[in-house]
Amino acid sequence: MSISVTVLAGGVGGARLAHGFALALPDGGAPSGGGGLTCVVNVGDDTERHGLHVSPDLDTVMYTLAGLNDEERGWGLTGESYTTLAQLERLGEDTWFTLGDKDLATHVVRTARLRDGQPLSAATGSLAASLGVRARLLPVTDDRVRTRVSTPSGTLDFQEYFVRRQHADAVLDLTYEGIGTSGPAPGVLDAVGGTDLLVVAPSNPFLSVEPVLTVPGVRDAVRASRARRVAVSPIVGGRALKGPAAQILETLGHEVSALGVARLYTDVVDVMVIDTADAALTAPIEDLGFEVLVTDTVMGGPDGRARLARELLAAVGPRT
Ligand code: FO1
Repeated sequence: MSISVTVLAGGVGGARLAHGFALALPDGGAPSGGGGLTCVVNVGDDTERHGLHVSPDLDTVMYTLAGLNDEERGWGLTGESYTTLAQLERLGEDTWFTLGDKDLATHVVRTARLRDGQPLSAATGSLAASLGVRARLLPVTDDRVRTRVSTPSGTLDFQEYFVRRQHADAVLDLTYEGIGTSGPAPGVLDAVGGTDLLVVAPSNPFLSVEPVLTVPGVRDAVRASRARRVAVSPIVGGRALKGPAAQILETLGHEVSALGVARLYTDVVDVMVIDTADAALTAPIEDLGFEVLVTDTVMGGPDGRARLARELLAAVGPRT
């Protein structure tokens, strides 16, 4: 039987779980007979650097699925060099956003294809195929959406907040510029509505998942989907595995726990997957109407990712 899995993903957490499914499904998650893996990825982090279009979350998922990601940092390519960045600095460019030589090639090609009139989804598909990715990689939208972060120091561009200021500012509000007039990229609604298993990755609920769900049509498609819908909590033992998810939950007035995350997903998910460290939250999460799966959600390397993906496939679905 061919199983279809769609993962709604941001950067590192989404990439790792998507990699697990690529390892667990036949042929690296390549589409076949209605089955396979589709990753629907946030583009709110996208930015323009040195005249180039950079799509950090798409690239993190793409490089991870291709086995090329820098595992220590979580983003960028392994074995990078920074000759071009040093020269850009010499020429007076701001270089706080670290772009390696090989990574720059991705942005050069993407930008060229966008300027030739290709939509981001087509440019992404051909980049991913060139790097040997078998699964389908889709930006949630081909339109321009930019996450803007409201802080006590003013409203910041996302990468200004995240990289330049090391996500140290308190987040008072988040907006996704352009999202109201955006539309889902080709294939997104079918991937969400027609899949057997829909997975909300352990990505940041506000920085990664919300700008995917808020693209007009996507949340409704998730709500109406015939899939088994599951979310993996990015908060384990009251802390985020990576990044500022805990601080953001707190400053936006939510409980910093898997229960706080579950409350955000009551309308889009049937099953909450929480870590064994949070087993005590099972009953309150069930009280919200979820099924709860308690397991080791800290994925680590490829074996841990594949194990979690197999557990989700076995325990959660698909709906029969
Ligand atoms: N994250 C950083 O913390 N510092 C960087 O210099 C940096 C550069 C960078 C370059 C290309 C790329 O695809 C991602 C990059 N990231 C960097 C990660 C990026 O900021 C992501 O948006 C976040 O990890 C959130 O998902």
